[in-house]
Amino acid sequence: MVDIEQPKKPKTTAAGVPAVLSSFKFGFREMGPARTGKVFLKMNQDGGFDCPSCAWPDPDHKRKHAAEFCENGAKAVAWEATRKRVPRAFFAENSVEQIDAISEFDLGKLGRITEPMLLRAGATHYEPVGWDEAFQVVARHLKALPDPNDAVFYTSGRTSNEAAFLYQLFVRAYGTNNLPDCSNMCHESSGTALTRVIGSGKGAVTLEMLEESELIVVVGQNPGTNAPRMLSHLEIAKRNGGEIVSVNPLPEPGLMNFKNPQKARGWVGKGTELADQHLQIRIGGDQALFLAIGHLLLQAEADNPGTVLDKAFVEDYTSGFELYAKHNAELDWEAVELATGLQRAEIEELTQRFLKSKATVICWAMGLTQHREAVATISEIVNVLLLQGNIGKPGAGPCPVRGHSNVQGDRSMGIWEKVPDAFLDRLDNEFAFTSPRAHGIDAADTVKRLRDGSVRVFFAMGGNFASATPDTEVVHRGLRECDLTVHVSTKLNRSHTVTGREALILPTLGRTDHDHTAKGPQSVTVEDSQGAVHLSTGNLTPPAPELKSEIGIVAGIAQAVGQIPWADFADDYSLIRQRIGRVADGYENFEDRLRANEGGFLLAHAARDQRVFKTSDAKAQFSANDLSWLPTAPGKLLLQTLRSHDQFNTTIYGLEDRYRGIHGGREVIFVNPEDLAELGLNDGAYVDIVSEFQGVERRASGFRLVSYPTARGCVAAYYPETNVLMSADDLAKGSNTPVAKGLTVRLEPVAS
Ligand SMILES: Nc1nc2c(c(=O)[nH]1)N[C@H]1C(S)=C(S)[C@@H](COP(=O)(O)OP(=O)(O)OC[C@H]3O[C@@H](n4cnc5c(=O)[nH]c(N)nc54)[C@H](O)[C@@H]3O)O[C@H]1N2
Ligand SMILES: Nc1nc2c(c(=O)[nH]1)N[C@H]1C(S)=C(S)[C@@H](COP(=O)(O)OP(=O)(O)OC[C@H]3O[C@@H](n4cnc5c(=O)[nH]c(N)nc54)[C@H](O)[C@@H]3O)O[C@H]1N2
Ligand SMILES: [Mo]
Repeated sequence: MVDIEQPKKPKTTAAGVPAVLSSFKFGFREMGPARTGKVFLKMNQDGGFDCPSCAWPDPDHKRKHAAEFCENGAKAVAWEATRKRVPRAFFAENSVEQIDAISEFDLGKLGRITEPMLLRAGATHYEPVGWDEAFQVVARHLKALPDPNDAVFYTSGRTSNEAAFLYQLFVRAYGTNNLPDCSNMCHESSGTALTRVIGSGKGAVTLEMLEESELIVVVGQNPGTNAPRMLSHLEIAKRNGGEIVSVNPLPEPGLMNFKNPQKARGWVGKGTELADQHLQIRIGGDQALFLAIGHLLLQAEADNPGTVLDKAFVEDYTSGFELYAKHNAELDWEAVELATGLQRAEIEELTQRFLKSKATVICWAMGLTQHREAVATISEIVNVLLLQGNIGKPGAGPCPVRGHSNVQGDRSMGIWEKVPDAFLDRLDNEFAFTSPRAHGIDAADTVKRLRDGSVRVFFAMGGNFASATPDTEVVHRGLRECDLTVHVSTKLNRSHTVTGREALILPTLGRTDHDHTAKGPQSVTVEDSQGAVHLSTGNLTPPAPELKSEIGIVAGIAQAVGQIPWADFADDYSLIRQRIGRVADGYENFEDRLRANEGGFLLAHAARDQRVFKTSDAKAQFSANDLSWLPTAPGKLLLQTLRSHDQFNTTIYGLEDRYRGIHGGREVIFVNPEDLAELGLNDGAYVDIVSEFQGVERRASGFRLVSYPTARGCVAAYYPETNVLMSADDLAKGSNTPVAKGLTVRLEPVAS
């Protein structure tokens, strides 16, 4: 058990001077001053590289600041652009077992991997191996499988469009749709709900639209940490007269008060009070909240007909209104108050804001998507937007804020276990082969297949599957039973130490690295959260001259497996873009448009641009969803697993969570002081967290209690340390996303 310092008072302000200082401190530590300057100046600039941290869009030319970066983007870049290297000697001196004993935090600090490493069957140590031999190892295993579906090909969301396109092409030419990705654990619920009700899974709000909004409701999201550049745009909306509301069990400081590090007033002034109202909702109470708002809006319309609903929009563009209105005519206020933990007056106040606003945006992230009823909850949010015609007009719309920097682009490129047949038809046509039509498995199904021991080859294009997934022990056991595990990575992580009988680590260039092939310097492209596509060009000398790009690696393996002639693609990425332009939806004439638009353009979005809804009945669909929420028995609490300010998913930058006052450790659990008192527990004491799902208990040991102003009955602890508490069978309905928020737990004091 680590002794964790006495927590400081949580911060009420985000960003400002401390954020800038923290960026540079981290930058100097990893990169030294000269490289730090070079890197920070090129981030998110024209001709520079796309920040590998979150998927928040870059402003266009007219709105760009001199330094368009944030503290956490700077950390992500410094982490990748570090001067540290993992030398050959490290693998010779340390067995895989010894490396496995190193914490995720310390693994990440070792530095960049520079050459392919192979763990041979029966060996205890990784050894260096040439690229050709590495490719042959993968090919040998894949060719030996009786069924291509015995292999699984995971993708994390940093992979560029070009690499993702080539990768899925290789996998499908090999014969499977087993392409799970991090999205399955992330915004899958948003995609599922939005595709069903508005006909596109992507967000329907651009930066410009957000800045014009009169009301922005930020639900289940912590932008101050996880999309910090979003705060600048919320600030602009606010200065334009818009209102901002936060719906969150935690008072996240970024939403409460923001000091813009790009502006002088952010250095000296008081900062901007962003949120006009904070609803401290109980975990899993959001569906009830939006059901209630819809109910109150309908009531207001009944009281003053013609003043609330956008009747023309509802009649012309939507279906299901009657059913929804009937379903929502009666509301059980007692259930709503229990579910949300909110007072009716608070919900009425928020409804007043909806009534006043002529253009409303609702933003959300993991606080909504990682719930059992996430799909119904997001559909409920769309119901409320549809009532007032808040879609496909300036300042309005649903805005799921994506996680990984290119997670959305990867999907556009076909990284999807159930990509529509139309995509596969175009792919087959373009490359003259027949791709499989049977759906592949997603991340949750992969965990189940690992549990059954029926995955033979596990291949990962980035990410850290061993740590990011639920049911950690089950996943680790399953990975160890594979014949081969392969990870294309920039740095070491847990997935490299939990290996199959044979294992490969294939080091790759990152976003910041200069990529030079036989045909000269290459750029890649990414698609951000709001559907803008642009070029990204690394400018740093790569960690080792022989490092390959993800594209080079895919092409090398594909050639060894023996399909389509790949070598040209590896040298000239514009050839890949020409192919993408004929296969991926929305990317028509890709290369030409990129050239004609200074390296970037916005993808069309039918619902956003034209109010065209590509749903089953060509209408935006109201839906009637039964109220669901998460009641708890006495002594039980609802746990959400979330990110600290000092991590990127499973990558731990440091042991601080400055905004929440945590220093020197991560094994903490945030509990409301009244709950602590009721449970007879004291701040500073240590507990085991025990989760209960379908009669099975799981335990995470030795967490320090932190008295914290979270909603009553709701506790929070960091991911991935708490993934041992999640069950592979506890999944969101309809989207199959592992439930990472709203686990039922109890706290057991640890004898000191
Ligand atoms: N620096 C940094 N940036 C990142 C990441 C990172 O790890 N570090 N990760 C990236 C990725 S992949 C993603 S998906 C995003 C994640 O971005 P977020 O979704 O902001 O990430 P979480 O830390 O999971 O925060 C969940 C938020 O939802 C709230 N919440 C939890 N349960 C509920 C609920 O039931 N209702 C409501 N209303 N709120 C709830 C929590 O209090 C918390 O504020 O960030 C991306 N950006
Ligand atoms: N309990 C709990 N579990 C969760 C979540 C949660 O909120 N709670 N969130 C879920 C979410 S939203 C997500 S997105 C997933 C994240 O799951 P993943 O995407 O699998 O995990 P990451 O930690 O982002 O992956 C980090 C690793 O990617 C590699 N990497 C970094 N850059 C590059 C690159 O440019 N190329 C390549 N090839 N590799 C690179 C590095 O080796 C690094 O160690 O976790 C999910 N799991
Ligand atoms: Mo994510």
